[in-house]
Amino acid sequence: MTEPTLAHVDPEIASLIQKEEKRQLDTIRLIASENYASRAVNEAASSVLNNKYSEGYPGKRYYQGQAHIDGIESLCIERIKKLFGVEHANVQPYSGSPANLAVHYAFLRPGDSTVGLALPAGGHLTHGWKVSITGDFFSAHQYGVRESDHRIDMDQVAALAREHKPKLIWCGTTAYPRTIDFAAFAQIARDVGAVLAADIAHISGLVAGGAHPSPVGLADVITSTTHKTLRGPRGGMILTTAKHASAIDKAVFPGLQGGPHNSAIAGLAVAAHEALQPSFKAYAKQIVDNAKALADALLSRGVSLVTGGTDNHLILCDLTSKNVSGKRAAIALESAGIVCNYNSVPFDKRKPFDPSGIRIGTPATTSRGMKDVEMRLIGGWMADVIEAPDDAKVIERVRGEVLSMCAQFPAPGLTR
Ligand code: DSN
Repeated sequence: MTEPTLAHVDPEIASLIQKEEKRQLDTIRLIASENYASRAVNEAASSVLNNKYSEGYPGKRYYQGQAHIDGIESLCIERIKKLFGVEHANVQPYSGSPANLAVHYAFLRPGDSTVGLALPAGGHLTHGWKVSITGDFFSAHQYGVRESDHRIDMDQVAALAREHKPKLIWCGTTAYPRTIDFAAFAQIARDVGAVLAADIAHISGLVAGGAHPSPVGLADVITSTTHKTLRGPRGGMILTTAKHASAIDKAVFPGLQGGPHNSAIAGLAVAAHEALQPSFKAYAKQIVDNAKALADALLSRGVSLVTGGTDNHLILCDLTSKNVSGKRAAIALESAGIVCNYNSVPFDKRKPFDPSGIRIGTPATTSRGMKDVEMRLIGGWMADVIEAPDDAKVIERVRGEVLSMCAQFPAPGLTR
């Protein structure tokens, strides 16, 4: 039987997918949490595995028909354990937020205390921010960055830990351009008897590739999404020691989730296989080199950067001195083919929906093979647009430059 294709069955959706693919091809994608998964990852992640239910874990399921699913999940677990050098990996979380909620469920009861980085300082919603379940159901105390240099205030972390004796301390960020001092967090957690959870969603590819220090051996639990610097399918994972393995597994299933998304797990197995190749180390290093080059280009045009630069894949620009809001700049940049997100900067005087900054990152451009030369050009084009967000001629010129650069750098995973 020849089944009709998507284009035949649902031309509207087929056409929107095609347009999205073209957008991904023809733009410079600087959203720090995005990437291009490879064709191999995408094939595994959109396969017939979508058809199968498999509540439970390899060797202990609640449905028959697991002969191949067990093999896929076991292979994924073994590869992730090898890649990060950990004793236990749970690869079933649907994404980063459920992974973080599972960590809360494994170690806390409602009302227990946690300590985590506040959202406006670069933390994640699920590290205890008040509008998240993690801030509503738990007694969450939030640290920030220092006003003087916008680096994480480790004195405040220690003081909050001593005062509130939390059961859980979070480290890890979504909008922070500097190295996380996992050893300092581990010392504070040990001193107060807290579990230390490191959320490495943004940097897991850098950690795997040796371009950022690893929290393994320092944090009790490590969570991550799988689709950012790691270049996998959308999903989540929790890495831990043998001691906490059973608590984490029970919290994910049956505590929080039902059937795992087997297609995402297969995609992650492929991404882990790719990340275990020697070339991934070079890729991770290039992401950081590219971020530094892009930061230099922006600084040389007078764009001010939170903390003055970057150690990782991410740059937070404060546009206050350019007299343009983050939102207006992000919209103008998108018209010119450069896609980023507007973002609060520490101690922002503007509202989160129209803040002072933009957040950019280099995982996706690095996946296309762009290097130092391209980063310097992109930084210059960004500054041109930021300085003249309403100038249609500038935007049109930059859009032309972007299109010709994109044409020279094929993107992994796209079909053309
Ligand atoms: N939304 C992700 C990011 O962009 O960093 C974090 O959840």
